[in-house]
Parts: sequence; C-alpha cells; structure tokens
Amino acid sequence: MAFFKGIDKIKYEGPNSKNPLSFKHYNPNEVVAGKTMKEQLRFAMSYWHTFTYMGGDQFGGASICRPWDQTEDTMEQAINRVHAAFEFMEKAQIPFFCFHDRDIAPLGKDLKETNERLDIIVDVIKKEMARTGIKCLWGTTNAFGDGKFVHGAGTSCNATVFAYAAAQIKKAMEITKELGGENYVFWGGREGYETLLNTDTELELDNYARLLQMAVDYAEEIGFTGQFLIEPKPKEPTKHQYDFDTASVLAFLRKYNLQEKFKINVEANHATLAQHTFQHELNQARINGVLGSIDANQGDTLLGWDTDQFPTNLYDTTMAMYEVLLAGGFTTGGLNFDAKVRRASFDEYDLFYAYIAGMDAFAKGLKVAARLIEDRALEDFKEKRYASYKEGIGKDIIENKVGFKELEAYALEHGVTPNESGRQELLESIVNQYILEA
Ligand code: XUL
Ligand code: CO
Repeated sequence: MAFFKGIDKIKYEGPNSKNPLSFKHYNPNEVVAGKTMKEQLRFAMSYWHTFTYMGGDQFGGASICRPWDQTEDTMEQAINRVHAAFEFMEKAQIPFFCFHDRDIAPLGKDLKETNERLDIIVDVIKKEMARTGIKCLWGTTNAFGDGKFVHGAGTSCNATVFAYAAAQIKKAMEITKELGGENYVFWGGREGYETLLNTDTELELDNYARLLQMAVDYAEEIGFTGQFLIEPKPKEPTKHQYDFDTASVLAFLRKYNLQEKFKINVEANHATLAQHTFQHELNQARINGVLGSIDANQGDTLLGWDTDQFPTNLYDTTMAMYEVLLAGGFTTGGLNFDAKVRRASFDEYDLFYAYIAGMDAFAKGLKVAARLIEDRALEDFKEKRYASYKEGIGKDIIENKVGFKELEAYALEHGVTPNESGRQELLESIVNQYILEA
C-alpha cells in the first residue's frame, strides 16, 4: 500500500527548477571532492521525528494525523510505519535511517514481550531493507522517555534501573547488529542532574562509564563492529547533562580509558545550546580525531531550546561540510536529520519539503566547502597567519627546543614584531562570494 500517493521519486532538477518536489542542489551521482554526493553526504532519516512525532508541545497535543497511524492495533501501526518509512526514504532518495528501539515497536506488558515485539518489527524492516537497499546508519536506545528513568539510566541512583537500561541497550545493540547498523549511538537522555543537593556526581559518572564499558565488551562478544558514538548535549531534559559538549565528552572518555572506542555524534542544535557554534563542535571533534557522525538540524536564534528544525542555513551547512571534508569525509558516519517539521506543517508534503530543504542545504554546503578547500581560500590565509612558527624562534617553539629561559633571552633581545590584521570581514565576504557562486 502506498501512503504517499501523488508523490513520485524526488529528482535533481538543478538550481533553477521551480518544482518544490525536486532537488535543486542534491544530485546524488555528481562527484564532489572525489566522491559522489551520495557517498559524501550519507543522508539518514530519523525514525522518531519523521514517523512518531505527532506535533505535540508543552501546550497542546497532536496536530499531525498520519494515514499510516489510522488503526487501534499498535503492532499494525508499527508495521504500517515501516512501510511508510521505506516508501518515504525511497521517494526522497535517503539511503540510511536511524532509530531508537522504542521508535520502531510499541512496549509490551513486560521486557520480554517488548523484545518479542521488536523482533517482529525488525523482520519487517529487514525485508524492506533488502527490497530497497536502504541501510541503517545507527541504532540507539530510548532510556529516557519512560517514567522509570526519572533519575537517569546509567546514572540513576536506583541500581535496578541501571540493570534495566543495560538490558535495553543489550537488546538494541543486538537489533542494530542484525540490521547492519554502522554505528551505535549513546545520547544520555537523562544522564545529568537537576540539583547537587541530592546528587553524587562522582558515582554517577563512574557508573555511566561502567555502562559504556559493558557495551564495548558486549559488542566484542557478539561481533558488533559498528562504531560507538556519544552525542553531546548541555541541557534538556536535565538542567545539566554530563555529556555537555565535545570537550567534556573527550575528558570523560579519557578519564575512563574509553577514548579508543567512542567517537562523537555532533548535533547542530546541541552545539548552540552549549553556546558553541556547530562548526566549533565539529572542529573540536575533528582535531581530536573523533568526528564520527552528525545530527543535522538547526535551532532558532530567538528561542533558547532544542527546536530541532530542518537545517537551511547555508553558512552553517557550508562550514559544517568544511570540517567534514578537512576530516577526510565520513567513514561510518553520515548526516542524520535529527529534525522535525513544525507542528503547523502537518501534512505529508511537508515531510518531503523539509527533507528536500535539508538535503539541498547540505548539498550546496558540500559544494561550497569543496571549492573553498580546493582554492585554499581560507587555508592559505591561515597558513600565512601562523607563518612565524615556520622559522626562527617559532620553529624552535614547535620543535620543543626552547623553554622559558631561552624565550626570555629572545624577548629581551628582540621584543615582538608588529601584529598583522586578522581580516575577519574580508574572510566573511570571501565565504559569501563562494556561497553565491558555487
Ligand atoms: C535529543 C536527540 C536524540 C538523539 C538520539 O535531543 O538529539 O534524538 O539524537 O537519542
Ligand atoms: Co540527536
């Protein structure tokens, strides 16, 4: 059964097309920076925002009523959603999907029945994957929505909740392996705290690390070779989330000797909640060799929360792809649209318009970034800016040949040479020029 009647496969029609159901920039087989756009961008659909979000917010319930949900039977609904999801991905040319365990199958009366339900749906998904060639970018566990996770999952003060979370992750890892998932994500939904008056942060962090180590051990046991990812977020749902940003996740991983096993899944709107730019977070992940994957979305500059909007800001997508290309491109990761349509964008066309907008914004960003790099439009300037480290005293510093005494002697004898302009405005206008031209 087709759920998206009247919508054909979305095709590339070029930047001048007026057809809203066409790509203006995403041309899957066009080669950019040595790979096809499909290979460079590795777009993924988020199962939760696309197929389980009904438009509810703090002030009201559902505003979205999907044709595939029109049944009382929750298992039938879950199966319908699989068919709708694959029809959608096929038509929108999205080669991957990402999911939480709880997105794909409804809870049963207990963990056993919940797991059996998952197995049934996983079989349906596997058939659809075989039929379409669409793959799983990553799986994850929803260990934050259910009431039992009120104090956290891996960081709960209640050891039985820790055990339950571990059981849930075990199953989600098994499913992700079965679906050929290329990564497994940890987003610490409720791994944080509201008040230090009742919180033992040391024990909670130790336990969180224990949970991650168990996942690493279990992956080895079952032969799951996907990449583990941690997705930082500074706040929401708790006031303070332990995985605040890339830097704090790195410090955590290094403390618990997990740095070889985990990379970062950078989400744009989480970066801005941490008062960083999206590019800053990608940059920090890149220079530390842990840029794993991206949750592509954007916030609203006037709203202080995680609005998870589809990314349309070309400056952000350009500089994001700039970092990805400098990192050598994605390996197991990709661009997962962890983004939802606005609650007033409630029909099925909006899903297509939203994904097309996001995919085109990143395709354009990729093209611009590739040209900026190819022309060394920024890199030449940067190289010149740091040229003082290429010779003389600068070279000695870089080669660790000098200490305070030698540097004092140098400063006493030579003083400092005049500084040169940082040229920020010029560089900004160069980026503008590339965005307008590429
Ligand atoms: C929440 C968020 C999650 C993770 C996966 O802000 O981004 O959807 O991406 O659990
Ligand atoms: Co996310």
